[in-house]
Amino acid sequence: MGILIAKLWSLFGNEEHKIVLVGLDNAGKTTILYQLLMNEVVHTSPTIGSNVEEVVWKNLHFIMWDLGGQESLRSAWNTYYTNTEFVILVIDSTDRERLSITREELYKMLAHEELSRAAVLVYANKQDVKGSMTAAEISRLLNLTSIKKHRWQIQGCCALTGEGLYQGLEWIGSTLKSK
Ligand SMILES: Nc1nc2c(ncn2[C@@H]2O[C@H](COP(=O)(O)OP(=O)(O)OP(=O)(O)O)[C@@H](O)[C@H]2O)c(=O)[nH]1
Ligand SMILES: [Mg+2]
Repeated sequence: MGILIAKLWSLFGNEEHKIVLVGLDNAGKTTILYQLLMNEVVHTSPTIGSNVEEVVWKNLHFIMWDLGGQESLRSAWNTYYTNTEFVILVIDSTDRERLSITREELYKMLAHEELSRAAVLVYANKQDVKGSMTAAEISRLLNLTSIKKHRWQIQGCCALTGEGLYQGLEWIGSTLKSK
């Protein structure tokens, strides 16, 4: 009975799904959040702390927490993990030098108890910039195929045009359905 009610509840789109947006500073997290919310590019400055918005898409309600990515702020990411269903890891695909730092942060997150049931969507952002790493290249450098305990997906995107962002949400939607 409880399951039936939960199913009906989610059919009516009343269920909220918590998402955290993480990634190094300058990756484009805040730009992505507001592109999803308003279909606009907003002027951003580095996030200190977090932004939170409710994004409604195809009858799904997402509570999206956009966390500041500067080094001194990363140790606070774990204070946002409780009840998180999806982690969206945003990568600046032009930033080859710091990809190994992102990789360390990713595996640290995946090992966190409170994220043991979370799925991971990687946005390979800034695909509009010539010479940026492709999603396939980033996937290989992050060794994503080694991830067995979490569902994951990588999606190339451009937060300025919105290209690719909704394919990522499609994956989240299909992951929710298959739960
Ligand atoms: N060319 C290009 N620039 C982008 C894209 N997405 C974001 N940017 C730019 O990247 C810069 C950083 O974007 P933010 O969204 O503020 O980055 P952030 O990840 O929120 O950074 P922190 O809040 O410091 O963690 C801004 O100048 C954005 O306009 C993109 O897809 N392409
Ligand atoms: Mg930000």
